[in-house]
Amino acid sequence: MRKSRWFVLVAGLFALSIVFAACSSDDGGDGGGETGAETGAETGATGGENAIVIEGFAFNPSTITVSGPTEFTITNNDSASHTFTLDDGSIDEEIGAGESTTVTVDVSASTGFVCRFHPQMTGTVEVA
Ligand SMILES: [Cu+2]
Repeated sequence: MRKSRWFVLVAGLFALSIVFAACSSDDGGDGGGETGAETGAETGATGGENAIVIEGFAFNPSTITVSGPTEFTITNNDSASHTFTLDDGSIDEEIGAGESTTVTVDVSASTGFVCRFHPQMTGTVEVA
């Protein structure tokens, strides 16, 4: 009885050491994953330069600058739908609650934009 308990203890420690070994090799794998995540974050930051966030029924930033066709990713963090509508009507994109969309702003002169659902939500496109 006593002898078999000892065996179980040793076997248990042996199993534990295998688990530890597996864990430390997993850590190495996680390190690689972190590197990948950092690269992804950097790519996201690059896209962030041309990002417009709708929050609290306002465009942020409300003034955007373009020189030639410029792509913007518009994210709607509100629980209501909004639109990104250029004053000349060349873009009229609805963005549902919690959704995001990409538009290409291509104007030759400064203009404004608005949310059709909430006329107080306005912004300006400036041409550099
Ligand atoms: Cu709106």
